Amino acid sequence: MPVPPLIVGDVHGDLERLFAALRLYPATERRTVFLGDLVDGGPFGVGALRYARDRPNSTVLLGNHEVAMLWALRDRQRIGFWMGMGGQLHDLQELERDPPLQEWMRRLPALLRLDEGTLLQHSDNDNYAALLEDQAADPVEEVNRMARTLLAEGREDLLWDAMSPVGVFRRQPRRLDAWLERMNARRVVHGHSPHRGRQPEAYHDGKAICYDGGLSRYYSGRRLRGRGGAGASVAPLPD
Ligand SMILES: [Mn+2]
Repeated sequence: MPVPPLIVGDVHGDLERLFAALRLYPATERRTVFLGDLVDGGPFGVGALRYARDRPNSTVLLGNHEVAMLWALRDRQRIGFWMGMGGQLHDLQELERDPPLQEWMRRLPALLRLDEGTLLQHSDNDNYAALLEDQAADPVEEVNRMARTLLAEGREDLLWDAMSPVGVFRRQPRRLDAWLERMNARRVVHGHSPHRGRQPEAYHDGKAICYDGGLSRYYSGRRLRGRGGAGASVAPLPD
């Protein structure tokens, strides 16, 4: 049996808690998949991005907060909006001085499908389907191609709209089923919508697993954060 990958949910700038959680999982022993939203909230958003980029054997998915940050970088009129969701000006300035990091961010995949049939994505919704243009293409590759295109062409708004809705799969299990069928996947693993448990939360008979356990001490969403400990956001993928 191959070693299951390590999944890392929303980090939101809390590099200290990320490092503490990762101490249990050497990068050489298994693949790591970051589910996006590494930035905003805590003071080390760009630091978290660079760490994830440079961690060996790792894949980083695009989160809606990375989209908002890139939007603010390109269009100064969006800075207020982005700061309203936890954006840190010093991080934006750091990103401004690092064009290779910008380029890397603009090429992040939105979706990843593992050979064993697990689909990984930041947001728990099927609105990514709005990015499917070429119906004949592999849907995972097509969403990723369109995400790259939109970020290259300054259409962050479309990506933002697709990635913003929260809790869609939890509220609408039939949409989850249809999405899994369309994406040829047996289950979906996501972040974006915080759960309150002490480990990643599986729901709808394990067809969805949420890894946003509120790792960051700095990002205050609608629910109390940080209660579940790091194991609520950083854990190997179950069989
Ligand atoms: Mn998010």
